[in-house]
Amino acid sequence: MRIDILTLFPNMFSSPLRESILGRAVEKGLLQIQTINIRDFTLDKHQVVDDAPYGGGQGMVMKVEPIARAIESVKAQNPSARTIYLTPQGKPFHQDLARRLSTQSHLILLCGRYEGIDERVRELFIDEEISIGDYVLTGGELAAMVLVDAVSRFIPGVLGSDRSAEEDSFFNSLLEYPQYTRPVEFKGCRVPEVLLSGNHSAISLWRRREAIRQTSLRRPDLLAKASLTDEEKGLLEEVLEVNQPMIAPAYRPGRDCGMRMKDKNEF
Ligand code: 4HQ
Repeated sequence: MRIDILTLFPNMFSSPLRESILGRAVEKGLLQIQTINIRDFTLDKHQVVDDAPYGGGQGMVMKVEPIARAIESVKAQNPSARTIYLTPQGKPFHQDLARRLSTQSHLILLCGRYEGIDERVRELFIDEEISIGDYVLTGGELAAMVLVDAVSRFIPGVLGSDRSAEEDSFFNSLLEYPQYTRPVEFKGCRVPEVLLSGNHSAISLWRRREAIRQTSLRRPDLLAKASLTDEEKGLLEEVLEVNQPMIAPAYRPGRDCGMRMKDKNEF
């Protein structure tokens, strides 16, 4: 997959795209990511990319011409590239949307700064608008990085041969079960006995139950949307007898883990 990122701050992308899993995906050629500085597409001496809004008001608006030329330069190489603008006005980003975008061969991501872009950029060039959440960033760059990261995980080979994004718990609309590694006891908090038992079917059952418990406690909205199997419905009933879902779950790792362990080990 090829991704062209149009931005005024290309340096922001250097380390996130070079480190770890994304870095390896780029090295392997699974991902081809290019940053393009919109300022390089100005024609005036001072390389102006923004101007005051017509009608007045505070802040500046990104000018249409440099963005138009930048997008056209990419489209000249591949007219079928899909152009996405990151904005709080866009459709909410979601795992399903990440999966769909991962099937595209070429994305153009436009990162806005200031008060945003001239509306005519939208009308003429933007295929899709996406928001990564209901909060205001200083620019679209971090949003673009979030999108690149989540989309890349769906590209075959990016996560390594034996792991697929489809296996993640979120794929089944559930939160992940709790994970533990050594030591077996820390500050009086022990790893649940079942995980030390070597009983693989018991471990699998525990994990499915804990995934349902965590989802029920923290994200009942996800559980409402999930299509549970009969077994999962049974696990939910068991869990609800012990834990009543809270409106705002307080997550305090460690502090009262003795109490929590007792609950968890009750089955
Ligand atoms: N911005 N999801 C304003 C965002 C944002 C978001 C990007 C800030 C666009 C002009 N982008 N600029 N939330 O807050 O995607």
